[in-house]
Amino acid sequence: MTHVLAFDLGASSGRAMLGRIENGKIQLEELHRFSNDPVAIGNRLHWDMLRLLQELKQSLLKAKHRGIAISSIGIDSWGVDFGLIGDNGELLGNPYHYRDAHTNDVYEEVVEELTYDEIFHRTGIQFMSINTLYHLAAMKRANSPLLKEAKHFLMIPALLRYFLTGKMHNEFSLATTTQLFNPVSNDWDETLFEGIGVDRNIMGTVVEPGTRVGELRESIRTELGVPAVPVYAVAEHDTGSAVAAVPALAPSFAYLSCGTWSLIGTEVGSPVLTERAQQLNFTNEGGVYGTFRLLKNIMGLWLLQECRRAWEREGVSYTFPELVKLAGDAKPFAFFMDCDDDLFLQPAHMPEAIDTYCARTGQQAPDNPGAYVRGILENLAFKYRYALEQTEELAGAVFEGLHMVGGGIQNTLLCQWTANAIGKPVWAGPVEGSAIGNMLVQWIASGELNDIWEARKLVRESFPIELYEPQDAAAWRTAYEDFRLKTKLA
Ligand code: LFR
Repeated sequence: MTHVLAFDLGASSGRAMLGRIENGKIQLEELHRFSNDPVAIGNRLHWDMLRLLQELKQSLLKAKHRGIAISSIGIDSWGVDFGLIGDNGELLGNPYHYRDAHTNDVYEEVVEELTYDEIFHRTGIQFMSINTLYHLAAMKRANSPLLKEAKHFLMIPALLRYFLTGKMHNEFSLATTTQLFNPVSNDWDETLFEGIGVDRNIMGTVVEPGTRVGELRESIRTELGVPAVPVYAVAEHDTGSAVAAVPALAPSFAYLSCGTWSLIGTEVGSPVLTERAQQLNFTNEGGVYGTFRLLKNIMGLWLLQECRRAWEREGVSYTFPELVKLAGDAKPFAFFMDCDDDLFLQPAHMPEAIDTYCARTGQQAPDNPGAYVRGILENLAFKYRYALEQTEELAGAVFEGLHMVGGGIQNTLLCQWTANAIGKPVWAGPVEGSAIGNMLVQWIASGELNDIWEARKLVRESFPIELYEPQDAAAWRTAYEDFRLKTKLA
């Protein structure tokens, strides 16, 4: 029996998942899992690109050693990051991490020069300093020798796909995350490239999710002793893949893709480029089969991951379940914060950043890990309500509940508190959203599934979906008002 292989890269870990459809259900198996560790060199932060390629090769070898035939391969990852390729087809340097601080000043400058209005109307993308637009502008302003030598720009999965196949194409869902792609002309936006002085020609062609881009190149086949497996461009943005796997049965549904980041929104047929969408700083990321993801990007479980990392450096290690248990025992609604405050994007020490926020807003800072974690989870839940209501306003829809997908749903407190905060049911599942969405697009492309709705139905029938009904409605409603006051979120 053949399997598809989904290589799904997150900002803290990656996995190679095998999938097959058997007796009307998707069977998933984790073939290989590894950490994805950003590497600091001086004051720059990089992704270890060659290691990621190595893990991909290890996955192919593991499958081979187990006698597993792979029918096709798809790769997805976080958004915005890229590698540059020189004249000779080689990777120029290690890609920078989106949390690298070199965009910090450039972001404001670029937005001022090109203006909010122009950038939003040309791209429909949420303003965040991590976006590719500001990274490329920062490289240009720093006279980067890499940028001078660059002949091709490839986003992370496209880069790995190039290493595998020798073919260079960017993919639509990820291309939109750059804030340099115009969804109306369906092409890179010349004006924005001119604005930052970067040659648009390095961006090359953009293919749709589901394109069969090539097959494993000869050097890989020889090195690993594997056959010429086809490689697809899937929805290479992990969020795009995760939303493809939302087990909704009909259009007009709300989702929350929950991992290092929290992405909350809905699927729409065309980008919402209104003044109100810009004012609310919403995004319109490219989705599968002609859709767009109207959503809000929220800082997410990064705050929790970084607290844990800070405590670990101080010699106290907690597992995530331990932290969630401590949070459950801590005092409710002890402090309110906007998890998207700039303080939290790349702090040296996350608990201290939270202390700073509390001091700034005249609140008592938490004094034990459980209190920090409780505050993070409650305030994420409040922010979800805030963004969900804005999604409803922009989409002109009222959602019956919220689909939650991704690794973050293993945090059952977060799911329950989200239901409490939004006052609507949460349907949590599947956990491996992006890997499954990656596979669905491969199956639709190969003809094994007919379309995205058949695919979503299959997800629904294959994985347990956990229902969380809202509880303690009055207490959460009152606390939400305090959240709005303290965070000054209008
Ligand atoms: C989630 C995600 C978000 C993107 C962020 C940074 O993993 O892809 O959608 O905004 O990572 O790239």
